[in-house]
Amino acid sequence: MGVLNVTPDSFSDGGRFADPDAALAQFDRMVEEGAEVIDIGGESSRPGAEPVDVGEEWRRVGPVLTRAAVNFAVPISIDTCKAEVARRAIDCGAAVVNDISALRFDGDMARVVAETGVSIVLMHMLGTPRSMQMNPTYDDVAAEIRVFLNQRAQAALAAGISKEKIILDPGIGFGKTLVHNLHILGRLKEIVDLGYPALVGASRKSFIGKISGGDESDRLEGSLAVATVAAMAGVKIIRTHDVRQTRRALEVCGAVLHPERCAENR
Ligand code: HH2
Repeated sequence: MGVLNVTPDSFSDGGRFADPDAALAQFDRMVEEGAEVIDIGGESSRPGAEPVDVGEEWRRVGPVLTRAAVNFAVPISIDTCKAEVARRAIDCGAAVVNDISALRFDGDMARVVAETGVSIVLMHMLGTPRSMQMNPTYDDVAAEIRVFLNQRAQAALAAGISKEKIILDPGIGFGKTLVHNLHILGRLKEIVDLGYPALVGASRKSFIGKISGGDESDRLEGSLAVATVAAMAGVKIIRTHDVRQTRRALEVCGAVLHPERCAENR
């Protein structure tokens, strides 16, 4: 899953793709590099980010999404917590709603997803982007996230969303310390074992810099290490800013996991 933030303030690519032509060029590039879905977002969720209203969010993502849906066959994911933004994006052709609130912030979201039959990413977050990094506390972070994701999946099913449309994400960095993130990554299999496809988005996040150094533009190796850990635990979708490199790393993971699919003389 390639990340395309059409925002002025995203932590790693903020401002780079605010212009629709630049965003479309990046979309094209990520497809060329092997992305199988592109996640378009118009509201930053970095710690402390200011919320935006529906009008502003759609003003950012609408023009890009409309043109991308017409010009590309690759599925589009809309990264939003707002049912109205999701509904408009689905009308334009989006196939996935990536809701970092797991259907909790907008009471209409579950209905929009159920009625339209799109896929839904349910992500764990403690609090809101504004508050989430203020002293996050857990007794057993991996176990608590597993329980939360299972409950949100049950809520989605109860709202009429089909099981095969549900994707679960532990929400790396969303209300977690460095050590919380590491415990979660070491126990991803517990989430995978819930029986839904799992997604991990750790690309360029600050905890990687805390371990191996580097600012947002210099965390590729650590991001690939996390992608590898996730893939080997059975995670099916890696959300990344660096599609070409991640795709290559995942091809090697896939070959290790499934040597029988790897022709000898390829
Ligand atoms: N992380 C970010 C945004 N959306 N969605 C899911 N499902 N999982 C994630 O881990 C995730 C996400 C944060 O990264 P980014 O989009 O690059 O930054 P920002 O939120 O500042 O736009």
